[in-house]
Amino acid sequence: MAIDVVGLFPEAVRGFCDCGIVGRAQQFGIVALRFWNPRDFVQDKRRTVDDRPYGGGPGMVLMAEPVAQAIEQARGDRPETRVLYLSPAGRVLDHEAVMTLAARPSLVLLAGRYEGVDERVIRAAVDEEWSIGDYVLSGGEAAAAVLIDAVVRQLPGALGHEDSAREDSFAAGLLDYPHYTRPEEWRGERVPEVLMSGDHARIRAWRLRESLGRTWLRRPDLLEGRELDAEQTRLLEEFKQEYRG
Ligand code: 9D3
Repeated sequence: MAIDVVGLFPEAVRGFCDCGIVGRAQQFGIVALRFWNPRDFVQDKRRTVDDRPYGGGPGMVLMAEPVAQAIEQARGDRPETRVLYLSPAGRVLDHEAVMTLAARPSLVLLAGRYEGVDERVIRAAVDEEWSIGDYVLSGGEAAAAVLIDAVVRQLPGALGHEDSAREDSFAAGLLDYPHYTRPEEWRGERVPEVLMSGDHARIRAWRLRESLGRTWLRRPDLLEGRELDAEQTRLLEEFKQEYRG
């Protein structure tokens, strides 16, 4: 997959993407990232890319022409490539959207700064607008990094064997169960006995019960409209009994 990022702080996105799973995916040729700075498309001595908003008000607006030129260069000779603008006014990204985006051969991401980008370049050059949630960021770079991370880890071969196995978890769509590692006792608190038992069937059932219980407590919205099988129903009932007791 090819992902081109257009924005004023390419080093921020690149730094993040050179780490961990996304960094390894780049080394393996699973994803090719390129960066395009609108500042490189202006001629004046100060390399101006922003100006005051028509109509007045606070802040600055990214100018249409440098952004349009950066997008055109990023897109190159690929008319089918969609341009995604990271914007607080976009549709909120979720797992399903990530899977859809991961199925595309290429993406151009536009990260804004200041109050946003001149509306005319959005109309002319942007195909989709995506938000990463209802809170205010200082610009689109952090959102672009989030989108890239979520998409790239879905590409075939991006995850190591252990990570992939964990992804096809029996508890997909539920919150994770609690994790423990050495030492066996830390500041007076012991690891749950079941995890030391070596009884894999009991461990699996305990983890599934914890996943169901945590999801019920913290994210009941994830359980709505979801069919639990007989075992899951029994385990969640057990959790509720213990929680109420
Ligand atoms: C006062 C109106 N603000 C809009 C809610 C202005 C404004 C806030 C933050 C304009 C731009 C930004 C910068 N944010 C992003 O570029 C952004 C973002 C976000 O702030 N939250 C969630 N997702 C995203 S994607 C891009």
